[in-house]
Order: sequence, then structure tokens, then C-alpha cells
Amino acid sequence: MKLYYLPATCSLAPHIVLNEMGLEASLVKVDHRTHRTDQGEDYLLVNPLGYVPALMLENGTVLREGAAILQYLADLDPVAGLAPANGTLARYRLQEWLNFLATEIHKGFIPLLYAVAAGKYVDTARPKLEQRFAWIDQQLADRDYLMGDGFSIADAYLFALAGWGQAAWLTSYYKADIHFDGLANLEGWYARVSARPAVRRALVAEGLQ
Ligand SMILES: N[C@@H](CCC(=O)N[C@@H](CS)C(=O)NCC(=O)O)C(=O)O
Repeated sequence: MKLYYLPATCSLAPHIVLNEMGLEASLVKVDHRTHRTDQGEDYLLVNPLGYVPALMLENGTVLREGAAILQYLADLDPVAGLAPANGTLARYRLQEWLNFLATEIHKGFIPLLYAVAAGKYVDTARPKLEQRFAWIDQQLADRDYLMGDGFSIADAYLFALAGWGQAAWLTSYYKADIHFDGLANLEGWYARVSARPAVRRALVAEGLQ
């Protein structure tokens, strides 16, 4: 398998999941300006829309969209426990998280990042995102991870996105200045996920530590 990625972006989530599961995959870095990979490929042939992540399977099939890739990887080895079984209520709960993260957090960051770059509309975009992080903080009051006691692919996704708000490894391009001050549950969760060996290895491999 090949995972196409851009450092410090949402593709960090499947990168973490590959590490968590001990799956073999080549990491192919994409240049978002030229759309060429570090192996000299034209990335637009892999994903005509140009964004990461994309997962190329052994037979050349390309899977796009982070939430689909995360679930595909988790289902390769259900014993790893990163996603509940298909058809169960818990699986729908996981999909609820993945959809929330994709639409409310991931795509909630984009107008804020544009606003920061443009120097306007920040006051409109930031409170919405802060409100959603406060909601996640409440959900974490009685559990260690989004789905309960165990780490899941939803935590990998949130970790990649949460970094855009505050992580020390961010470049100014991504910095949205969303802080978790006062959100003790989220801060605790962030520290817990950061300490996982698979997460640390992914950060090092992407040149973020
Ligand atoms: N709908 C896609 C969005 C992916 C996305 O926004 N990727 C960003 C990085 S987080 C990207 O590659 N941006 C560069 C670009 O759009 O050219 C998904 O959920 O996987």
C-alpha cells in the first residue's frame, strides 16, 4: 500500500493508524503547490482534486477521503480494535464522530485559516470552532478516548486536526490559535494521544518533532 501525505495535515490520521496497526505501507509525500510526489509522480493522476490523503492498494486501486481510508485500514485487522464491527450501533457512533470531525472541525478550520491569512472574519470563524471543541471536551468528561476506553480511528483524526489549533510543531501557515485552556478533558486527551508511540513515530516521520 502507499499513503500519499502532506506533513502536518489530515493525512497524519491514517499515518498514525498505519503505525498503530503495524501495517506496511510506503509513505509518499506530495507537494501541494506542484502536485508532484517525492517519487516524481503526477499526484493529480492519483487524486484529480489534488488533496491528501489517498491510499493506493496493492492492486493499484485508489481510495480517497480520510474517513473512508481510516475505516478501510481499521477493518484490515478488526482484532486491533480501532473500529467497532460493521453493523453495530458502536460503528454508527464511530461514523457519527468521523462525520462530525470531517464537517464541523476539519472544514470548520478552513474558513478560520483563510480568515487569519486575510486578516478578517476571524471573529466569525473562531468562536464556532471553539464552541465545537468545548462540546468535545464535555464528551470526554467520562472517558479517555472519543469512543470510550480505547483509542480508535476517530482519535487519530481528531489528533491531526487539533494540532492545527495549537501544536508547537505547526508552521505559521496552519496556526489558527485555538487553545484548549480551560478544556481540561481535551488537554488530558491531547497529552494521552501525544504520548502514544505510534503517534510519536508518525510525527517524527513527518518531520514534526
Ligand atoms: N474531503 C477530503 C479533504 C482532505 C483535505 O482537506 N486535505 C487537505 C489537507 S488536510 C489538502 O490536501 N489540502 C491541499 C489541497 O487542497 O490542495 C477528506 O476528508 O479527505
